[in-house]
Amino acid sequence: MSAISVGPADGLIVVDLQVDFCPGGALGVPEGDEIVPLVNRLLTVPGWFRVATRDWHPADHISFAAQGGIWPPHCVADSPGAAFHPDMAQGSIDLVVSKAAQKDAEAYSGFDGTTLPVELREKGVRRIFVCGLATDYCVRATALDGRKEGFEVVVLEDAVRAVDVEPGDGERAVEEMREAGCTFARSEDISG
Ligand code: VGL
Ligand code: ZN
Repeated sequence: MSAISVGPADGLIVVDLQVDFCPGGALGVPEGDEIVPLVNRLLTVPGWFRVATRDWHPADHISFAAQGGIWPPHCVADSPGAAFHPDMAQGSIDLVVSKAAQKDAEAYSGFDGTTLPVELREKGVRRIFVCGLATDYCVRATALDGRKEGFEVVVLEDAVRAVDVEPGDGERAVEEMREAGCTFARSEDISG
């Protein structure tokens, strides 16, 4: 796909671009911070609806090792690690969606247990562009749920990064998203 012009029926979803998911953070995604300039450029594109999701856990969340989960503690609500990356252009965000905020439930998808689907429909959004962290977890789940919710889903392939707990997880996630009907584009192809 090449040049894509976006407008009011489009939404940008920036997934979990948070301190704890960037290098040096509690659950740092390799090169996670490298997408910040790309995301900031996307946030300057006029005309579309700009959403940022954030992982927003209680201190005793079920996904943390102390509770038997697979992750170190990360993105504890209101902690410094849960903040958006300090260089992210937060002023341009129209809606912040907090997820996995209940102790007993994991929610990798920005659609899971949030107002996101309703808000997107209320705004008349039919196509979403997904970028952020991490390709193999929350980006994947958000993109797949976007399809299930009936949205056209475009994944911005240069503006995502994978955790790769197992080598190849990121590539497998890309394949799954493709099989579910997501398409892929590069962030520089997007304009207003
Ligand atoms: C995520 C692992 C644990 C993500 C969230 O945002 O991709 N990954 N919690
Ligand atoms: Zn989490």
